Amino acid sequence: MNSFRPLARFFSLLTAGAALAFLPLAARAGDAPSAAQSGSHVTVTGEVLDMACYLDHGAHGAKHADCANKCISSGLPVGLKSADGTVYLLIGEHKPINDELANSGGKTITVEGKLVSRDGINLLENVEVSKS
Ligand SMILES: [Cu+2]
Repeated sequence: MNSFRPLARFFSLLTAGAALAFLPLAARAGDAPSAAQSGSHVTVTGEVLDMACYLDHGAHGAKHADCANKCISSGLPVGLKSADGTVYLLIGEHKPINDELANSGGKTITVEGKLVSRDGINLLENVEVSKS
């Protein structure tokens, strides 16, 4: 029986190592909105994104503002990237909010709205711009 102990210790170390390896992943997941937060009223400050160009080639910021405003005006999805890196899609109350944000591409604004998250996608709905 004693001869199995080192093997058992090896496996318990392996298990502990595996658990530690997943810790950073768990910590990163904690930065994104949690399921518990889904449905809550939140205030988020961040950069207005034209989601088409941002997802396609990471375009954002002042350099991309003209294109972002064109894309947002044309009805392409508009988003917000908060300081912690979380990206949210933005809509009004069952309607687009693009017209209101048509000149805000690349700018930092503060919005309030209802946060919902599903399948890894974050949406702020019933959005009201509180500071632009
Ligand atoms: Cu664009």
